[in-house]
Amino acid sequence: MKLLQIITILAAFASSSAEGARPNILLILADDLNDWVGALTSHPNARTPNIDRLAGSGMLFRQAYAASPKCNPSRTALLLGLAPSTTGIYDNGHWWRPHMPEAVALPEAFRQAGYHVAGGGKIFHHTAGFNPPDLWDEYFDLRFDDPWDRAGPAYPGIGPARPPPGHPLAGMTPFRHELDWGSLPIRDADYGDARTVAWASDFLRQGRAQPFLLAVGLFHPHLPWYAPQRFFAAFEADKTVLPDAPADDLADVPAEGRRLAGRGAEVFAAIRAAGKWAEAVRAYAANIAFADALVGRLLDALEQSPHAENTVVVFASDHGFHLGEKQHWYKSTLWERATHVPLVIRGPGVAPGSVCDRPVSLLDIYPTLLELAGVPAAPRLDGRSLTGLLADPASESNRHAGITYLRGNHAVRQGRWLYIRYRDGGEELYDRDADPRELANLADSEERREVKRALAELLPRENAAAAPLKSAYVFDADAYAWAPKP
Ligand SMILES: [Ca+2]
Repeated sequence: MKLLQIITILAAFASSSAEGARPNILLILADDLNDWVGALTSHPNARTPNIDRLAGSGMLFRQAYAASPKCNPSRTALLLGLAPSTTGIYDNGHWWRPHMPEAVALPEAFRQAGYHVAGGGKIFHHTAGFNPPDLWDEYFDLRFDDPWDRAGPAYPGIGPARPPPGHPLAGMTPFRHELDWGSLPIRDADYGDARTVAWASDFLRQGRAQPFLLAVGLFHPHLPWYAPQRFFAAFEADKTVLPDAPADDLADVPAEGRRLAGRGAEVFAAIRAAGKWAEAVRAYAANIAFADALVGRLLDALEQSPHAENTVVVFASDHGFHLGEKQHWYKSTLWERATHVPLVIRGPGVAPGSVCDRPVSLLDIYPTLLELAGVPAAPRLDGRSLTGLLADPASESNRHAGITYLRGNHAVRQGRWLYIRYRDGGEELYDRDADPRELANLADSEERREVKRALAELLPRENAAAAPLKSAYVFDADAYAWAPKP
């Protein structure tokens, strides 16, 4: 690590505005956005001019990974700076706050340091009980475009009470209510995420004495894929490029891997049987384009605000998404499709248009932001600050990224390799340079024994017991408090 360069970059942040004021932070999170981003050139239907513009003005991390391939474990890891194997928050069914009342979440760390801390939309997981209001100075609750999974007293008067008229718009007999796509009969500005962005843009226009942390969470492109018609119109069905989905792809995958993938296999089969695979892929791409347009609005608002010069911008998604790869639909696997995410960091001292190809984790965001803002770190953080890479993206060749889904199932990305070890001992090893579709599992290869052994050394040594499930508590939404179920 080149200390002088790091000192230079920290000095650039500190001196980027008058009197060494601490930088503002704008954290933008998309939901279920895989790497179909133009700047990552990973899919021909990716149309993300605004995310690409942001990448062109900062550093694009081309090998960034979620800590876990699902909303709650990924977001909790990012926002607490602690891996699932440390916290026991392995899936969507665990509330983090009653399990870890002492944990200092990212917004809280900035508040304690004198920042004005604001959030809007989906930052923590979006169902009731995941986003304690005491973390924030102000919060603009997510406005849902649909009513599913959101019911409960935590969301009084927010979102429609019933599915949209004509549901299912896509004509699928839904396996899940969320498996739907189309355009709602509402104005563009009335989509929930558009309202979040309007609120955040207003926030950015205001001058303020304190530095701020503003976290903006877009629900798109999470299912259901509802977006204004013009975003669908931009994609012709006959130009849709379908992912590779060889029928025998799971033949060399161990049992636990097949089990994780199997959860989405039935849905994928139904979509294909209905002749709607291309339409669904197009709907996902259209919803990415909608999310991208909203990111653009936010960047424009920042550009025109008093804070344009002294704001660090971080853009990321919580994890990826399968659209048929490995015969799977949704997320919750340890393959690249569910774990690889876009990550861009822009700020004073970061070379515009720079790229970094070291494997990094969304866990690294927390310590990075603390360091850039000069905020003291919590006693334990599992991530590793990215300031060294922001100064020199070719440094730190020893980096790796770890991913965990459910207790004891881990993946490691380092160099060309993806190594997976499941809780039952099942293994996968892929050479992603030679085999980017992860078709040939090399875990049994004698020739690769040493590679596998070295990667296995990087797996977490701790596998915390799973946190209690939500069913272990009674949640009082008015008091935002949890009590053990008697
Ligand atoms: Ca998600």
